[in-house]
Amino acid sequence: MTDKRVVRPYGDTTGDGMVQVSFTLPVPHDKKAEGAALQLAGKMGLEPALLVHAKQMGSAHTFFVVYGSVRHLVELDKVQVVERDFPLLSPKEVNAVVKRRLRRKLVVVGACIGTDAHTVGIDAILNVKGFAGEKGLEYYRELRVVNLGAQVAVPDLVERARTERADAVLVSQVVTQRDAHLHNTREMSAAFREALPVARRPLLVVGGPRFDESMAGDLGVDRIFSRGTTPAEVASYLVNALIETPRSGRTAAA
Ligand code: B12
Repeated sequence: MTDKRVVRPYGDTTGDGMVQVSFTLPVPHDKKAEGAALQLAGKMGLEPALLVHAKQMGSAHTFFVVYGSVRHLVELDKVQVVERDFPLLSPKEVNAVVKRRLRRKLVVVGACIGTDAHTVGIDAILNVKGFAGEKGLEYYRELRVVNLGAQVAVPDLVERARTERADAVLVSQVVTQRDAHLHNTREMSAAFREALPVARRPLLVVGGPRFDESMAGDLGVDRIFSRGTTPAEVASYLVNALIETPRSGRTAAA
């Protein structure tokens, strides 16, 4: 059932519209800089805006926190998100599906690509120690995990996926400066499309805290996972997409 409610931010009292934003301006900290921050806040629709915090960073930049009221309304029935459209399985259930239906181990190759060295996210999904109290994919008896680590070049990833006969390739992108995560993901998906026919192409999954999960089609990947993803969600998605409901043209048959 759709939620017809219209809500506003909550600060001191219900519906007062209060929000807090932070930003940096390329000016040293003085009275004028604080005025500049308030001018920006006003133009962003914060009215009235209060300066909560200002701190000079280096010789020519100031970091600000501004608190103020916005008039905007949130219409809950117009909110669009990517909902989980597969059942959440336990490791035991994932192993059982792979064993019964695939009758070999499901192969997962993971990496951080480009210059990105933030491996904590992909390790949270892949390493045995896992994340949020869940064990990572290495713990799953019927999965074989190859974790290539940081700063893997796209051609090396494609080659390794091919030699390992990967069913799925899991890529992490944390740095978003100059949209690096988007460029790298597009480069990666294009390289797989060029190197392998659809029937042999692994499932392409990317993850990272600043991805928009609705951009999978645009980036040429099968699925995007964002902040707070847990290993069980990923394992459940893999068996669903590769075994339970494989896309046309590709099977993960034995
Ligand atoms: C730890 C850290 C580092 C460590 C990384 C160590 C390591 N081995 O990973 C070190 C010190 C090396 C580092 C370096 C840098 N860092 Co740094 N780093 C961080 C920090 C503090 C935490 C990141 C982290 O570990 N999060 C915890 C994990 C568990 O969360 P996660 O990555 O979001 O992963 C979860 C989900 O996103 C998802 N997920 C992630 N990947 C994948 C992949 C798949 C397939 C799936 C399914 C899911 C998934 O699942 C995970 C579990 O839920 C962040 C700030 C922050 N608080 O987030 C900055 C941050 C990411 N770093 C930043 C920057 C700028 C850098 C440097 C460029 C700094 C510099 N000038 O040198 C360098 C870049 C190095 C490089 N070449 O990449 C910026 C990025 C800004 C931007 N717009 O891109 C941040 C946001 C800090 C900031 N506020 O400025 N960093």
